[in-house]
Amino acid sequence: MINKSSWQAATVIAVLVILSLSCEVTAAQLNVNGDAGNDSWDGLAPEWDGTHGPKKTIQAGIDAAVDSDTVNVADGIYTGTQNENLDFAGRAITVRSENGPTDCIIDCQNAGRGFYFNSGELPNSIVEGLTIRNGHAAYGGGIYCYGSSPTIRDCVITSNRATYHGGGIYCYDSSIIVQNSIFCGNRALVDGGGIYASGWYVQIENCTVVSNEAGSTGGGIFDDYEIYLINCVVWGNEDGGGSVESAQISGNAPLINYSCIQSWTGGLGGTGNIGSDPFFADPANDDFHLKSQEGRWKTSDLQWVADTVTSPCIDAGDADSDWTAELWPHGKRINMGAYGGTAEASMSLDTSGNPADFDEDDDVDFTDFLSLVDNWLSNESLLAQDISRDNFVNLSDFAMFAGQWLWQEP
Ligand SMILES: [Ca+2]
Ligand SMILES: [Ca+2]
Ligand SMILES: [Ca+2]
Repeated sequence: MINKSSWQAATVIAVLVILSLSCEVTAAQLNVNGDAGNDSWDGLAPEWDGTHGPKKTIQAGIDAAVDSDTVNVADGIYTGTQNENLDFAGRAITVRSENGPTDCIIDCQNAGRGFYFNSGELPNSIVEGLTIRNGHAAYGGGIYCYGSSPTIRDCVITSNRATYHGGGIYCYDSSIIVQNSIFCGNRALVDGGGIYASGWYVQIENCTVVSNEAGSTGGGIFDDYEIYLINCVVWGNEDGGGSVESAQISGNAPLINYSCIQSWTGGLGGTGNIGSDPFFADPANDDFHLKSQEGRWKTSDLQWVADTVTSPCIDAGDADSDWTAELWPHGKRINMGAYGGTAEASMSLDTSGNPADFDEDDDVDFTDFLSLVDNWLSNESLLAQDISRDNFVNLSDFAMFAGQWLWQEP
């Protein structure tokens, strides 16, 4: 028998399903392709199909979008006035690269900055998977936020310059969230070579802030209000005082947990912080994956390689942070730095879990089998189902999977 409350619950669920379906239908996918696009096309197809075709510039893609749309940016190096000082104008949209920041680059050529947020954007205005380089501005060489709180994730912000504050990013009265991003080689002539935050709460999660420079204070990060760092690596930054702790992060009252900070003294408090060498893979060539004897992803070769040392930043993030996208052996705990909590996370010496437990629910069962089937014969990199880690899901992976069938976490 159906009682009144279960009927009401069913109605609520039905309405939520209808709402979610209608959201999926109304949110458009806009496309930008710097080589094959045309700004007079509508952006509604990734290639010209006789009716629809991609935009050529990122600003044209943004201008064609409305709230909840996604602007997909094809691989390429984007330059020129329509690809810098990019302005969401308040839109709650996602601008994302198709294949990650290595292949999708906004090069400002020292003529402006990458993004300009000043219309009260909220965390549902998202920049994802882009490299922003060679920006130049008085404040915020790479990204500028004023009274706006966008989300920046999976980005590389590098070689940008500010004549005053915030070489990489400048935030004023802006409560931004930055996740899984790298700030490298940015420079501010005054404060905050990598990041400058003032007037509002800023959250930096799983970021790597390295080799940035400030003429005065806070080579890595300058915090004028309240910045929150978690699972970050802040290393090799310099300011007028050298490369001591205050050159890594300085300012008002930073809250720092589970992070690796060069020259860490403990004076800034927090939990789980260390000052040990993070053992970057190849910092001279901007590769900030963490070295591991068990395996480290080498992007240029698309393969896992073993190092002779293991970074102390592996499995050193917050135990409550979501580690489940890390590939086994993941140690069941998130790594610090930009690749922590992603499939590119360096591998752990701790063999907890099971390589065939793809959904990380502590058993190898039919659900895991279905996920293997779903990815059968895929040659994508970094799939958990590629248990042999050779960029191909095939019989050898099935054999390894079968060997783990019905395993349960002891
Ligand atoms: Ca881990
Ligand atoms: Ca499972
Ligand atoms: Ca394989």
